[in-house]
Amino acid sequence: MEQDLHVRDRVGVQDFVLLENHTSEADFIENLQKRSKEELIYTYIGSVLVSVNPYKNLPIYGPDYVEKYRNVNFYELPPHVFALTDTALRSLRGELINQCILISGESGAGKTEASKKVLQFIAATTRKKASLETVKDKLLQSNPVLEAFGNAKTNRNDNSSRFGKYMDVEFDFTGDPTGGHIINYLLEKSRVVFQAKGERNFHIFYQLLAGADDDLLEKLFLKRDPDLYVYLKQGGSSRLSGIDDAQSFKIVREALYVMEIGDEEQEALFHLLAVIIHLGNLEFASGEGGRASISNPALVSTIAKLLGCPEDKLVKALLNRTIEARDDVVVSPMGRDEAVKARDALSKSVYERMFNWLVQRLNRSLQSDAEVKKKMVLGILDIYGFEIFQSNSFEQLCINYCNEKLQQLFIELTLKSEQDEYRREGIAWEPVAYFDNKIICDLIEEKHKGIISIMDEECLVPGEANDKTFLNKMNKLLSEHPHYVSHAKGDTKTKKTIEREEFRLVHYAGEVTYNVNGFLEKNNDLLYRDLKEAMISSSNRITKDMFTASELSRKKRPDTAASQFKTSLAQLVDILVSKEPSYIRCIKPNDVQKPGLFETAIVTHQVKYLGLMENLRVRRAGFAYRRPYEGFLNRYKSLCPETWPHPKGDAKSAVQTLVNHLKYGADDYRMGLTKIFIRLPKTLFETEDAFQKRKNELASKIQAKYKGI
Ligand code: AD9
Ligand code: MG
Repeated sequence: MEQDLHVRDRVGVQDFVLLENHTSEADFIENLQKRSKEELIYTYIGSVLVSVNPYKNLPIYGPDYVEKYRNVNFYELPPHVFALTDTALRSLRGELINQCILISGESGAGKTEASKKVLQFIAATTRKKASLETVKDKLLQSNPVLEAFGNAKTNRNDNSSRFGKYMDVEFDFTGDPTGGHIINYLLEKSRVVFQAKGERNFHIFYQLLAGADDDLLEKLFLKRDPDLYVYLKQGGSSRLSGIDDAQSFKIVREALYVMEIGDEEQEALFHLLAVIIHLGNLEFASGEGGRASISNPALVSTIAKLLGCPEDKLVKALLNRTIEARDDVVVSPMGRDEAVKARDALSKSVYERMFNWLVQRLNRSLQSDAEVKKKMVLGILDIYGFEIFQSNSFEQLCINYCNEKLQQLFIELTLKSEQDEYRREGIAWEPVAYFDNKIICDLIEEKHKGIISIMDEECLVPGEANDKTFLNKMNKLLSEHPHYVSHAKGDTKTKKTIEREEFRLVHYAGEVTYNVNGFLEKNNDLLYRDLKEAMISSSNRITKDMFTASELSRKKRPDTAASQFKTSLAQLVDILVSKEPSYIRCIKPNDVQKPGLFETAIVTHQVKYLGLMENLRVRRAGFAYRRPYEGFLNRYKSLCPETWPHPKGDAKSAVQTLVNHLKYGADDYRMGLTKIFIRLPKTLFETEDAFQKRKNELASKIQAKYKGI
């Protein structure tokens, strides 16, 4: 098989750095295309792994491949996510350096699948010991739980993660996995109450309806058909081909047990899901004096039952809003639209808190034993990619802001690590110019001046402020900024301003027009006090953890959604910079989730904004290749009579002998402290070719010898 792989993998080049004399984007894409046609989905840029989604299962992740890639040097086998993971693991164990694997790419590019392969490899290559199997099982089983509650069918991906995830796998100093920890980012909770055409709500709702037995459904006052429920049917695609919701429900329940969430808590979870489903069917009419009234009161009674809270309290909370001003308490009835919004806010809030509760419970179950003192960690980041939709809102701004931050980190770390390595090894090099997207990060996050600050300020102005005043303020304050484009156009005839409720940002990855409608509300993220009180009175055991009375007495206003996100991103960056990073850059070859279709325009766009060309330039500007002396010698020693079969002296001097023999030019390479640095890919390419030839010669010699016997 090895022979076969090597032959097949000589399609194009397996490392872009080896693209001889071709450095254009077109050459880059051509190489990707050639390789994906042969189902060679992985290619390196130095140590960065580029992965093209094959949209079909390939036989390259089985135990045979795990064995093949474990403990083998990175460059000696065709590129693979296992090779990258193995390298990270060896650095973690051998050099005790904490690792992180950063996976990026747009929706449907294969990030989550890649992260699962990383975990699979870790589980398969660590010691097989009974006590470890539980830990590994939990690490693996956290996935189906999170995917059920956090993933949904979108128009881009049937299993799209609608939250960001960072997971630390913890190891003791012997290299055994001992536990883990998950941090979740910004769940797209608006999906709970609304889905675009062709999309679905989170998987778990459909799984519950399809998979629960009749008794459970009855207990939850639910029917099996999802199309009976407003929250589940808006996308018009509640049933999915190729997805068995009932079967998935079984898998999720099993996984919940593994994560130590037993029957009682599972039932509490299902009750909350049912509460949300029923809330969606609650209808309001506009009654006397514009006051909202509930059109289907029997349903409130069902919801109150499921929640275990007094019905009158719930009804009151759904229809009224209590405002506390200084010592005064004013109860004001809501209008129909306001009541609908409050209901949706409740559903979103319950779902989001339930998701956070779940993550907390998974973390409790994944916690390493207290005895494990010195912990090493390998982090895996699977977070939403850059999004440009037809219509872009608050969520897209947050997601794209996150991508700006990660791109900044990528630039900093790749350049920095490159520079560090040259310095460490005593090699001179010239830095490469690159676009520093800090200016865009600042535009969004800078204190007092940035978009988030302006938005937060508007959220604080009582009564007066709305999405339009926010937009006007930005147009006034930011119009000079090179990455902000105001859409307020003056009409020269009437001298009136034509208001377009949009602004545009020039992101590093492209221009995105944001529609400002709903920004303030989403940023404020308020749940009225009355509804919180109703939830606090609930006897559901999970609700008790989710809504606490202390929330009500808190004087300080909670941070806005954008500010919270900003803080959590800053923390994420801190977590990542302290680790040695590896990168997986995922690309999707088409927008229709189809195998064998490579659309150049779509790929080109991703190559651009993933910064892959810049990455390649940086890599080529210095020394394209570097290898520890031992590795280089072991691979190529057969090419020189003085080093074959037994090199003399230390590895460095033997490598010197070897490259003299190979007639490397003086400027083609540098001898560092522990590694040889090779400037042009061509040089290594030739050496590698010579090696393959020599290997075949040696092989046929051996064969001939055996035949001769
Ligand atoms: V999103 O941002 O969560 O919407 P991801 O995570 O980037 O997105 P995902 O990993 O879910 O994409 O991949 C999408 C689909 O592509 C999967 O459901 C698989 O059907 C398919 N896929 C992705 N990677 C592979 C792979 N290595 N082998 C086979 C794959 N199929
Ligand atoms: Mg995903």
